[in-house]
Amino acid sequence: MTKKALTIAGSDSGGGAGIQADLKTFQELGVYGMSALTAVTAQNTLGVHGVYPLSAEAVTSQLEAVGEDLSPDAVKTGMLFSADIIKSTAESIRKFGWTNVVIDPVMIAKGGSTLLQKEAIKAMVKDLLPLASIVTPNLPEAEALTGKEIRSEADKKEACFAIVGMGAASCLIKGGHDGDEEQSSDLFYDGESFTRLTGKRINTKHTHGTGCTFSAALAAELAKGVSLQAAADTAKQFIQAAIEETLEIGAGHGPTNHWAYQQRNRAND
Ligand code: PXL
Repeated sequence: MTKKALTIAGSDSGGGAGIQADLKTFQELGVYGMSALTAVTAQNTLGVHGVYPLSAEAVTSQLEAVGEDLSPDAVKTGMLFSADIIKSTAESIRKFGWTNVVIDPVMIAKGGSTLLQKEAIKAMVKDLLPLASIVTPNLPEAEALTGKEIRSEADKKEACFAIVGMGAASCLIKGGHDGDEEQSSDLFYDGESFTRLTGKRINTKHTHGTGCTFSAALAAELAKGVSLQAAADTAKQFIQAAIEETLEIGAGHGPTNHWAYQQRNRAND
């Protein structure tokens, strides 16, 4: 049976992040991709030119259309922009009983554009995190969700405890922003124990959409019915390949390479 994944996220006209990254990733991992748009961003690799959110009603209407016919095997959320869109999203997830829910708590684009209004963080914690199978913050997002600075390994673990304490089933704090020059190491807490996902750090400016791509890969794997740990391991390999096999597209922060993981797999066959 064909597995289906739904992304609830914003559009990146440049094609490297947002629903474009999600759908490319779903496709590469053999999962049928569906999308509910939350906002349109006008952007390229040099930056965000504009952000045009949709109404919560428009988001609900898309989710109803998908839910009434297509029952996703996994759902991921990316840019949600407002408290109203978060509430609509949470309501639909509950109404349709969707499982394998990956919450990527997207907040700010690289250049500083707001992808989630500050006052919407509360709604994310209250309405959405309790529905999450896994939450995938980077360091600044983990700090914003918990309201605490993260400086040490112990702080990271505390943040995982806090996020699971908010009702999420598990938490994975990504290492991309942690200042380690040798490796990028993610911390995964499944509610009982911690594991690390470690990859070599690649010195590149072409990292636009890494978070979206990673969480989309996680959702695609969960849609296939594998464990959270196995899904996280595959997602790590997917993003590692996508960063290493750079495409050099655009004059600024270019996209990752969504083909790279499968190209490597084929080469190794
Ligand atoms: O990477 C976060 C992100 C998510 N969604 C959209 C984006 C970005 C970053 O620019 O544009 C639509």
